[in-house]
Amino acid sequence: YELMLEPALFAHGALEGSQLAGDISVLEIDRIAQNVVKSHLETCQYTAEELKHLAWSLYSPEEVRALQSKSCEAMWQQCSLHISNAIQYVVEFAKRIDGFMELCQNDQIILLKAGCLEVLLLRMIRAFNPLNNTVLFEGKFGGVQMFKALGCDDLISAVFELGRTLCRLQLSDEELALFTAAVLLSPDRPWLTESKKVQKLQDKIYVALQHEIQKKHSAEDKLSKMVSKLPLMKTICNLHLDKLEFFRLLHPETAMNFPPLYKEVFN
Ligand code: CLR
Repeated sequence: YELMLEPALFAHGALEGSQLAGDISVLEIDRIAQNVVKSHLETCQYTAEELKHLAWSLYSPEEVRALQSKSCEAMWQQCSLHISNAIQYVVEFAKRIDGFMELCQNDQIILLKAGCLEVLLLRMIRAFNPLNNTVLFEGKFGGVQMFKALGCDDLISAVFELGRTLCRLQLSDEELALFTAAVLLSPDRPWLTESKKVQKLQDKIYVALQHEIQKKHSAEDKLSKMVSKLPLMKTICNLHLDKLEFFRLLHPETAMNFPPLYKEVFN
């Protein structure tokens, strides 16, 4: 199959990233925070303003019934397309983080493959309404019932539960930007060749995140709450892989036609 991450990463040539070396100063922390927040805002698909307006458009019961009566294959195809599309924005986010493009290409791909669903799950809180337990899907908000045709009730309820839990943390876009960057730059992903380099980048991002949180809260408290949600995210990622594997067994021809990027990331 065609590899999508590699051409996507190098499509516009390597973006300039600064050389990271020496002591970490407040100036450097600020520079890192600014770069990561800007990258997030430029690649998060929807502005906060757009989402605020969209929150009012809910699926009607008839529309939900129409989604529910779709075939399992059609619904999987539809969801994989949206996920694939959202992953492209995450790739673009990664590319704009200073230091990411200076990692070897092998490691860039490993980090994206391992982290992009976790980043998506975190990004979901922007498009999640905890007041009525709904998520943005194709321009309108709807609840778990929307996804009934997928036949993955346990996965979907875990995703929504995570949404509710994460929303309780009331992350700002700045905190979300830095946290998703830190998750993406996890030095413990298997098969990394320069994990020391990744570790250094992640350390600095965590320092910047701590600094950002401190503006309003006690940093230790909020940061540890954020980090404590990572295992649940990992569980959801594994559950998604299980469901995909099972779906592929039942409907190999549909799975073959999933978007190439989705296939590559989750193969
Ligand atoms: C996440 C934040 C992105 C925009 C976005 C696009 C697609 C959405 C995703 C968000 C959240 C999760 C989502 C997904 C489409 C389908 C998926 C609603 C909002 C649900 C959970 C179904 C997953 C089905 C798998 C079995 C494939 O910026």
